[in-house]
Amino acid sequence: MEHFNHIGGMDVPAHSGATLEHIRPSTGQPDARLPRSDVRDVQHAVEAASAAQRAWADRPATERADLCDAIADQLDKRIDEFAALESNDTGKPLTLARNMDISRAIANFRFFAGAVRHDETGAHEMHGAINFTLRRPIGVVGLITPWNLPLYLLSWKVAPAIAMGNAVIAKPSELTPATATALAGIFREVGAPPGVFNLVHGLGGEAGQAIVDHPQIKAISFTGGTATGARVAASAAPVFKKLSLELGGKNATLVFSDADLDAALDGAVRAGFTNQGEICLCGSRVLVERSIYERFTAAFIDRVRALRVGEPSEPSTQVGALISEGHREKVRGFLALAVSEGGTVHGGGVPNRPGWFMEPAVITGLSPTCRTATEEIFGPVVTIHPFDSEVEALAIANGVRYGLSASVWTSDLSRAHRMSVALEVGMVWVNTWLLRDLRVPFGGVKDSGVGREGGRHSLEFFSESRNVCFRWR
Ligand code: TXE
Repeated sequence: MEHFNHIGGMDVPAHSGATLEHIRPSTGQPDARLPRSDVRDVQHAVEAASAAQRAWADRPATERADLCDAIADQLDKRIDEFAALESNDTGKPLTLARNMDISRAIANFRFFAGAVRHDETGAHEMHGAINFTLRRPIGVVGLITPWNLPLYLLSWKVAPAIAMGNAVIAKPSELTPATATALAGIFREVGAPPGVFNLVHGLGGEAGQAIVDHPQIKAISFTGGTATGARVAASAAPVFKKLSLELGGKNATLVFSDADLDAALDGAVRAGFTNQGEICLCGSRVLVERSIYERFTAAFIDRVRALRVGEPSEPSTQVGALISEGHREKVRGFLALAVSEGGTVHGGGVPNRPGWFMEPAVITGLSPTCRTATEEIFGPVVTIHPFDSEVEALAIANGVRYGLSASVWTSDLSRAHRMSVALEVGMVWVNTWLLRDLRVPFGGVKDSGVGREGGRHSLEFFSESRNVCFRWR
């Protein structure tokens, strides 16, 4: 398979003609090539986007919403094809790709079509004058996305950006180009004006950095690792680019002795290992009240051992391949580190088969302050720790540099409220995990990011508010 950039409505190779090889995680074999774009390709995309943007912003919001709906309809018709592309590129189970990734991408386009149709802005009356708020698109915006939820996260940014009247330049992860290429095909099929959606494939340090550095790209929405986010912020700050950064996490699942234990076990396993643990929201630290720690931990390890690791296309598979050989090395490196830090590793073996598979791992016996328990691993690895009091649980949960999400399992309503207030995170789930409403603010605090997306927060990010003051008396 050969991927192309999509610029000004045309599929084009990189200006240099250079390409990158894509390796399929479930086989370890090359299966596609993609353009290795550089600053010239980004310049070409910026010219195409700038040429299209004003006319696009002048279209009625209802028309821009109709385009988002048309894209959703096409994705819906081709859901199986997109799910297969996503599963091949990432190694994730096909059923997950269908039921989570592509379904959610469809929902994103539909949601932001509705959001922009129903958007409203404020008015502030004075004595003899009135202020009202206009929302204007930013212009050309850059969208940089990671490999773990490729179309899910790309659509989360593309849909509100174009619905608000911007033209976009998207750079998906070099590890997962396929659904972005296929999405460009859908933009063409539904008759989107050329230049509204531009796609530039390539490496982060080349194509990605060129997007971040380009003076005509006025806003960057980035999801990826915290170290990369810091580089993006450092490049964007001196030119006052608008920035949204969704970064890493080391999220705690807190289980109190009064919780429904069966539901908490299910929730903690799901939070730890969905998508091979490669979701920024995954609960990679499970904190359990000491009175139930032994019982809970034994049952947790049993359930994790029962997860089926295997061929992503098999409907019964629950854990697929990790994204790359290098990433699996990094994740398994943490298992060795855990042993050196005094932990006991349950599972974590490598199945005897090609591809970047690994069995899920649970680590017990670690201090909650050691590296394994505080650094983002981003794989199927969970550490589990006892606590004696609410105060201690909070200290452990908040004792990391990250602050993305937490999930609290308890039947005590007052405790749930106290924890929701005291946890230093952007999102708290109580007796659930990853239950998502697209209207709510999404994002993290501390090293997990800056800004919020979701619902009106996305519409606000992808626009500039302008106050107009009319004196009438
Ligand atoms: O992400 P990167 P990587 C975490 C996770 C993982 C680590 C590194 O811990 O192990 O980050 O993953 C582009 N200018 N998360 O290396 O590099 C890059 O091409 C502009 C958490 O894959 O952050 C890709 O499109 N762009 C996370 C995107 O940034 C640059 C999801 C993300 O890649 C760039 C993924 C640069 N200088 C990894 N360098 C989450 N929060 O969901 C890279 N890119």
